[in-house]
Amino acid sequence: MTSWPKDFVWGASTSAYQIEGAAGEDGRGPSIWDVRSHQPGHVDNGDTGDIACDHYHRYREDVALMQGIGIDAYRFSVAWPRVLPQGRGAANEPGLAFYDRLIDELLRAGIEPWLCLYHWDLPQALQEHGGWPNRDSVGWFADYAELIARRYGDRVKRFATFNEFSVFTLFGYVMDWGAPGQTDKAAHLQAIHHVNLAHGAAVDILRAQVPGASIGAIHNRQPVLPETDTAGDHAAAETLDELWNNVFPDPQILGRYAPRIAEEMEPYLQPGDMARICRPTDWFGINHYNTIYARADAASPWGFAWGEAPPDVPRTGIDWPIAPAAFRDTLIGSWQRYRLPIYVTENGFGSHEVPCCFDEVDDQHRIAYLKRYVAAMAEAIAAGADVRGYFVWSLLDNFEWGAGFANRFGIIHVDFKSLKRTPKASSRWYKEHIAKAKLKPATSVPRPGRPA
Ligand code: IFM
Repeated sequence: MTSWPKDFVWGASTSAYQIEGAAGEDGRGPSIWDVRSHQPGHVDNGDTGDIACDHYHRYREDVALMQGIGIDAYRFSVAWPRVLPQGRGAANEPGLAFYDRLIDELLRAGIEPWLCLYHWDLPQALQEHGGWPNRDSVGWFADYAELIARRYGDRVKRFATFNEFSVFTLFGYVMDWGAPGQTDKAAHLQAIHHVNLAHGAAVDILRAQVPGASIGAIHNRQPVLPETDTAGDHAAAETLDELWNNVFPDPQILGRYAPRIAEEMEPYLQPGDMARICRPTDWFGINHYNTIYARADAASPWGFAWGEAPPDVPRTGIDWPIAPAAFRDTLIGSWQRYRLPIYVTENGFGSHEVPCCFDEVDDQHRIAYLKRYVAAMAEAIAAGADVRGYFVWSLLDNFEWGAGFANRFGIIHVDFKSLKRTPKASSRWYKEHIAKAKLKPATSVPRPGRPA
């Protein structure tokens, strides 16, 4: 049996727009995802987050389910437009009060709240002022971070600034796979730089406002492989690798953009920017699911298109490649590159499963995937990577962005008509796994010290 480092955190993750619902309630303003999901053709089946899992009303039941599984920590995001309906200016007290209730309920259940400031739901009012490509967004985000720090910093100590910087900037500003649906390379570059600046500003605010805060950021990191062995596909993979894996953590932690990006970014850089972006953080969040593939595409703004994995690669129920060794190598590589303690803030298995008799969801494929990925994480730790926690994605089946409710990642099934929650076999596996992991905290897996 694997021994896990002492105090290893076992958790589950969600995000506001994907589970809360109550989109028009208690003064919440619209976000860019409300707008996108209501436009025809952007989300499968015309699904929206209007109701989602109705977590806004059912959070007590959800916390009780988490408690039943025995998780140590819960990562959620605050919906910026719920607490600041216009994105700035007057705060919305009923929206703020919702997160008070949620945090208090978590603490009562012995579950540590991990609060992420931004999981893609920019207030639409700010999008109308240009959104992330407008440099004013740095100040908007800083003011929002200050509101959150002052309100919840007495009870919440774990903060993440952003979730998956690369995904929402690449998909939202240049690929039109996510909100706000632009296809503009300049807007993409501006969004990257301003989000980096907003991260740095928020780190300083959280540090100043919250005594004992432990602050990190959540990066999607995964190997990018060329679809074929041609020089064009190799070049495409290198570009996607830079934009996907490095363009946020490199400036935030190492204080630099890669030379090629720095050159393209030149028109948007101001003196002192890199020092504003590169602020000391306490941990490094990694979301990882699979390897990704790139192919050359001269017609696309960055010269690449999404590639296909080789046909013989094993896949999840939604066709994502399964490659636990790539997860192990990503953890080791990220530790070696950034030297910050790592928390795996998302990992999970998507499928289209439906309950069978007696509402059971016997998701053996998910269990097999989780076992293999958790074992790969143990290998990374044994090889010296300082990994301190694992959050499964996701607690609940939820609104999976462009795929709507069809793609299910939850260890708890949600019937999106009745909103009934039914724990899947994987939630029972996770419960047993956590209980066993806690029975035998490690002496055999040493935790590497953080180099000075
Ligand atoms: O659902 C998403 C989440 O919002 C961000 N990371 C990937 C998950 C699965 O697609």
